[in-house]
Amino acid sequence: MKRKRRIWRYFFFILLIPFGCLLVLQYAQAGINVQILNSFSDEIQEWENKGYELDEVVITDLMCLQEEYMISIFSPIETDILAGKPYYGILKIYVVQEDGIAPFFEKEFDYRLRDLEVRDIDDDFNNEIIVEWSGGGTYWMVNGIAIFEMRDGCIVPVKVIPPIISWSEDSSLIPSAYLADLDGDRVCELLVVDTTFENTYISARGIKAWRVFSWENGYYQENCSSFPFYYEKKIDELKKKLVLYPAAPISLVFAMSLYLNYYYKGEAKEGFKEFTKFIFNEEFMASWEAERKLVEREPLSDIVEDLLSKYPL
Ligand SMILES: [Ca+2]
Ligand SMILES: [Ca+2]
Repeated sequence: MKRKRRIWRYFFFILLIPFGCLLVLQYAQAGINVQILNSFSDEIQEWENKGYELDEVVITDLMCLQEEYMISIFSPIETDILAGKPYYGILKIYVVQEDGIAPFFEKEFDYRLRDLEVRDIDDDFNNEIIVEWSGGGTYWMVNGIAIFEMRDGCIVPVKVIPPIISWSEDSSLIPSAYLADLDGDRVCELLVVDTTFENTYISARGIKAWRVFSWENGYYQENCSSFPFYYEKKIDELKKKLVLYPAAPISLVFAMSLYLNYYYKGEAKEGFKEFTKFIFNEEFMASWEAERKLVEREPLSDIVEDLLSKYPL
């Protein structure tokens, strides 16, 4: 079955403690071949000479074929902000052989790789490689994940349909996304935030709905309306928020999010009815007009028109 071992802690033993009984005992417990560790420490040294340090490492049998891979993330020791490239990292995969490791796959990212996880996301007994990355900001678009799988003997990014347009134009980076098993069938759904209204109207991170992609025949396909219970939960949460915060501008964030969640659930018409209940009433309209006197805001009718042009009934 699947095996996953984080061995980072054992490198500290190599680096800090002289060879002795304790070290041998640690190796034995971890089941890690000394030659492999030695060849990897040479590799780490080589990367250090290039200005990188080892961030994360996992040894795993990706395909349950008794073939082990060492999956690692190297990050720059010092980031060079002046050169305009403050965040980047390298995903490097090696095949583990009896006498050491051999390079297998390498990919450089324009972003800092934050976390590495190897697990089976679609319950087919083959592991996928999930890398969390960050562009260093707080906007939705600058954080996300990259998912790789072994296909026909090669490491490739997991396909997402329709492709998520990323400002990096790199299909292996899925901005503002995470994996979760929404329906408990042991297959992870991919959730990607809709960033259409990021930084418009009210707040940079306000208006929000998640698109659900489900695993279909070896790739992720957008399939929001098959998860109505997920959207119902979000809709309930938003309705409660609208009761708590009925006044503009914050209620517009929740009301537009409410419509988006109905839209993805496949009930745009019902959603628009609910949306107008919160927007086209005296209290909200008066507070929006008061808000417009204080700060530059669009007329309500323009916002509704924009919303419906992007998310038609
Ligand atoms: Ca799998
Ligand atoms: Ca699932």
